[in-house]
Amino acid sequence: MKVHSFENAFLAIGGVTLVACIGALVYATFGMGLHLPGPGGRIDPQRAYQTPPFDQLGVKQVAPNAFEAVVVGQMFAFIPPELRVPAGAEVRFIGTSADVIHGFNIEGTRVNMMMIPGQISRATYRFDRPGEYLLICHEYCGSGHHTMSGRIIVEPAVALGSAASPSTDTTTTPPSQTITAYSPHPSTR
Ligand SMILES: [Cu+2]
Repeated sequence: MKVHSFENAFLAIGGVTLVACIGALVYATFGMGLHLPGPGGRIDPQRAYQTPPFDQLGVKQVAPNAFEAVVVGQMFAFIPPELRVPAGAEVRFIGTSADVIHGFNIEGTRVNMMMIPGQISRATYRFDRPGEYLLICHEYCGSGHHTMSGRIIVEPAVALGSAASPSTDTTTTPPSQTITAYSPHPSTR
């Protein structure tokens, strides 16, 4: 059978493209460690505030330059509503919902996750610039959805020095819940 040279050329281009795409997929998966988002754990939403790590909400230091920010979404607020982290540190956000599906999006960053009742979501981010970042719910969650926001306050990296011993700061309390928040200036309380 005689195959026209144009057909041969198109078959070759198709074959090379296919191999290149599969190669890119394999490299992204194993070389770069990219994966589809999946549930980072299960939780009983009725007992969210009693289940670790959500029994200790807020920011805590877990390593010399790494912090964990634990947040619960509940109609129509983020608890705690304000998180303070130092610039340049790795911050791991851990979230869940106590009622319906909420969103967790920090403006100007790639932190964008869903807070799903029954599931634990995680996202890691490093804030390079100090400042105030708006945290919004971007999943419609009810009549007060448009009011559901919080803020991330990124302190200048110099504050890290005093962060060596994370302190406990009691602020707003959800139903019988104490919030542990990272406070870089314990003496100003
Ligand atoms: Cu919402």
